[in-house]
Amino acid sequence: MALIYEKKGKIAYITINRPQAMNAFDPETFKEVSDALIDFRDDDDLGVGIITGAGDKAFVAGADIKTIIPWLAEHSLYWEKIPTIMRGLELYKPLIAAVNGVALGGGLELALACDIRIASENAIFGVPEVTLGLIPGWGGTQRLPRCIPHALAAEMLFTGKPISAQEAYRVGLINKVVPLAKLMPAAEAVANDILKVGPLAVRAAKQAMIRGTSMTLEEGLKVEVDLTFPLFASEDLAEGRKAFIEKRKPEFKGR
Ligand code: CO8
Repeated sequence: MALIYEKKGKIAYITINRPQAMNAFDPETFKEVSDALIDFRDDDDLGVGIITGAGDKAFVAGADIKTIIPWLAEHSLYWEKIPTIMRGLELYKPLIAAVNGVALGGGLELALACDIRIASENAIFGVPEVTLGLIPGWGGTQRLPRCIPHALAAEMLFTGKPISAQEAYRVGLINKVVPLAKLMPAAEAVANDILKVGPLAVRAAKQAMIRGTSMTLEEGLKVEVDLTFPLFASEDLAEGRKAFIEKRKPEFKGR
């Protein structure tokens, strides 16, 4: 199987599983990732997703140069039928990228479309598309300069040269660098912290962040208001207030 999709408690684990090809996305894997993301979005029992790669070398080495690049060339509106978080899919549950090795091209673009990125020390990050005569077409030209300084994004996008995990941490591309053996526990620790708080509030916060990125401050503040007021009517906020007053931990239900 090119993808392993597992559910443990409220966490969904999406593992790209083509280690023989550095977990590069061929057309089948791409479709399976899309299906898993849609299931994650629609399953009310799931709160946080963790995306990683199989093995200890690669997160995802990008689009499969041998198979998916010719396929993409023939499917110009592919994201309408096969939407992913890179393009086409609105998904407001938090996603954590557990970057366990090379994150190149579409692999970095996948990580950039996640909310939180934790990497192992052996990870590298790059957008080598220009070395093939292509540009990052899964959001890299847009999300990378929104995430790190323009000059560094430009250097990465124009030369295709990767940066190390330490450098990625230094420039704010990732949240944390840990030894490989501690990568999944570190990702799960963040997931569990998110699962302790109000799930409707977390999704509203993500939606406000994501939509606000492409808006003026004024427009973004309007979106924030629109997403805040429904929370006043939620059982979760009533429970959160009650728990605060009663000096106990809240039990959120996502309602
Ligand atoms: N596609 C296909 N096969 C790959 C890929 C890839 N992206 N990356 C690695 N492989 C395969 C290799 O061909 C090799 O297979 P084989 O054993 O059959 O020869 C196997 O994986 C192992 O790879 P290496 O022997 O090269 O392993 P190394 O440890 O020496 O190097 C690297 C690992 C650094 C990852 C190296 O393989 C590499 O540079 N790979 C290419 C990375 C790359 O250029 N990625 C960008 C691809 S383009 C892209 O992602 C575009 C996305 C947006 C498209 C949207 C358009 C609309």
